[in-house]
Amino acid sequence: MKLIIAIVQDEDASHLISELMNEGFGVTKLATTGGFLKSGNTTLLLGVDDGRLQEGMDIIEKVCKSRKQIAASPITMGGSSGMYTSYPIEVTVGGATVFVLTVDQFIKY
Ligand code: 2BA
Repeated sequence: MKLIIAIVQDEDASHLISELMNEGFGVTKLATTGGFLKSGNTTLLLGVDDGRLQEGMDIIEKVCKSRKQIAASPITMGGSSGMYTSYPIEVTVGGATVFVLTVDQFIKY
């Protein structure tokens, strides 16, 4: 068994959960925050049998879209003055950041 940890954009989360559940996958949704943008994203946990891993990954790839976002990048102004300002930079947030882990045990009490 594998554990898929998928970090996706909030905009894709509902559609993705529906698609996964329609295909019989178990899903847990966590409300999370990206370290760089400091804005909300969604992390999904899926425990899947090895034989269905690729099917789950294919659904995630199909549903999740990459998007461009504007972020504020801090830069130092004035050398030793210690003043800070920020300027906007464009970042492409991926459709999904996915980790796949091997599960030692899967127990339900
Ligand atoms: P955030 O940390 O908010 O990052 C959002 C997007 O900002 C990233 O998209 C990337 O395009 C950009 N970015 C991140 N760090 C950067 C940096 N130091 N300099 C310039 N641009 C940077 P993704 O790479 O698609 O990541 C989307 C979200 O997935 C991340 O949100 C974070 O929550 C998670 N993530 C990505 N890589 C991860 C990792 N190695 N471990 C844990 N979580 C990760």
